[in-house]
Amino acid sequence: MKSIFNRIIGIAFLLLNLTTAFAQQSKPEDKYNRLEVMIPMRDGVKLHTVIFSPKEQSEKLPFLMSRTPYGVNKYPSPEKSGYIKDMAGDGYFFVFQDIRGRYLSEGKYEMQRFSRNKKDPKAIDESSDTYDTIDWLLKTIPNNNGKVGMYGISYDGWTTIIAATDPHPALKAVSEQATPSDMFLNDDLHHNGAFRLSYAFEYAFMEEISKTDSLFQFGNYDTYDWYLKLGPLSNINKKYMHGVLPSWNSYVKHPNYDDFWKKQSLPYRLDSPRLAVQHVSGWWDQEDMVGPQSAYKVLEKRDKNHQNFIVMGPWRHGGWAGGDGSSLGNIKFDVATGTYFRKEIQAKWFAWYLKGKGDGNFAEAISFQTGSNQWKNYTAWPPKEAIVKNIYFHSNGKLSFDKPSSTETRPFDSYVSDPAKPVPYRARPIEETYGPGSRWYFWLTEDQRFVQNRPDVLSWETDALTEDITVTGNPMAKFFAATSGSDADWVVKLIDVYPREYKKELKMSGYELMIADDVLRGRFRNSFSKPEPVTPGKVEEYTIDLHGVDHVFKKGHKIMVQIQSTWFPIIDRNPQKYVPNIFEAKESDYQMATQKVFHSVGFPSCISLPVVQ
Ligand code: PG9
Repeated sequence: MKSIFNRIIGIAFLLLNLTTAFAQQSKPEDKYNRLEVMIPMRDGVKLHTVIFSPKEQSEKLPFLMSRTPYGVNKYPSPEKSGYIKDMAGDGYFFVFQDIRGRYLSEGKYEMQRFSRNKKDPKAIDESSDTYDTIDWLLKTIPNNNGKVGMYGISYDGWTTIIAATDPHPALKAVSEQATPSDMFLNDDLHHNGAFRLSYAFEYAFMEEISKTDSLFQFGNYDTYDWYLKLGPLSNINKKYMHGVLPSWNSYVKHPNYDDFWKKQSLPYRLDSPRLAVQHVSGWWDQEDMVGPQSAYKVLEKRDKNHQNFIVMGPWRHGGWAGGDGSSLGNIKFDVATGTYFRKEIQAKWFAWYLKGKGDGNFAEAISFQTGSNQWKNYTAWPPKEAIVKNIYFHSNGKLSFDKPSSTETRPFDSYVSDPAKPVPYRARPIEETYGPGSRWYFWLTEDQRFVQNRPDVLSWETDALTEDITVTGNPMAKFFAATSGSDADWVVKLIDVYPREYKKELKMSGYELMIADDVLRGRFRNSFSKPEPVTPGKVEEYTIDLHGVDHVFKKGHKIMVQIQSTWFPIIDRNPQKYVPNIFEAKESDYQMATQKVFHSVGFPSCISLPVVQ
């Protein structure tokens, strides 16, 4: 009797009369057969696709698909991939596709391609490419059950959620994991208008210099030095790229929050959940922490049929996909959070929506609460029961729940921010983001003592806590500040300071762990679309959303806040003198500035904490 494998290949050839379908022999011990095909899209472009089908198949099976710019040929048989092996055990057709213009797919790549004009039947976008692929799969692969699921991390998470904007009727469930949502306000390329220089440059180079991923040759292991020597941003094109990176050219052309960024964003593209959607986010995601929370929030507003879910855990970008997830960098969680996610959350969710297996009982929001190190279920995210409590800055580096009074010894703290000596965002050497030996993946969990005594970093901290404080939801920084310049960046970090002698793990004594953080480019304090200079010396109120956290500051720990004005080179240097477009700033525009952060009766700076009793 013909094996299923032979039948699939036979049918693929028969139906398509392709010379482009071929099988790569799976190893005898593999549980899946492997078929490599070129699938035609509506405009004739063919996309390179790898299909794994179980060697043993006792029932009709659904498809689980992932679409990526990073190359699918390297993927092992599904039961050998830590990320999907729990689902491989259940039995699916696993489909992996190189998106248009990347690796072995034909066509032209466009980073985060805009949505097509739906009136033009030949127009394409990532959603139509997904639609055409699903159509082909349903018609071509025998013994399928007519249902498709999609999943993927980051760019692959973005292709997943984009597929759900205009879904094929067979697409029943998508798990977008760490998708970017708005590249000007959060995520990979900017945060609150502050440009993520090292990430944006290195990523644009990696994806756009050729069809396959390539690293820029810095010739300098510590890229902090390279970016500092680069000088003004215009030198990227003048000295190195000469206009060949389309994305870099777009950054230069769109320094403010205009239609280019708005139309690319998920809030612009998403309306209501038309199928089951799961969003997955890591508390220490160094690339797209906000994306899934923002996508969840947009869809939740119109989730009439309870199809929108969110899962948040103690992970770096994509950290749930491999390893047991019982630690991240130096931080231990006592629980194998990654294993739990893959087995108990991801696999069960798809089994229900694609195979009807299980009880279909899924919590609205599942969160791994750090500090207490426990999984929690919530009926809403952020949970409604949190009560906002402000924690205020005071003189002498004190932080407390009491408002500043007239007895404050000084109304402000100050520092000089020098763009010639920016504060490194992580301990040097700052290796190329995705380069050899890079510690990029864990930097958000790094001990913040490495900058605490710098004269250009301010810190305020509480006394040791006499009871646990649980913060669940979105902390907001609300502070009053002035600069001697006409523009400034403000970086705010909310930190858990471990006890001076931490008996549970002595080497963690005094550790300063960032729980939340973000940056705001001062020119955008009133509007991201219409930047305005700051009046030198004028005290202004700044608000920064520090985004979702679920953390217990344990008894005996302290809460700390740090503020600084540079975070280099993840954030480019603000010249601190207002210029219309920082990408066109001259060397001479970069100047020192004196920053003042106030904590007086009239200007009570604080962090608003959503506290759960
Ligand atoms: N953070 C990456 C990315 C996603 C989408 C656009 C640009 C970059 C990624 O990890 O795929």
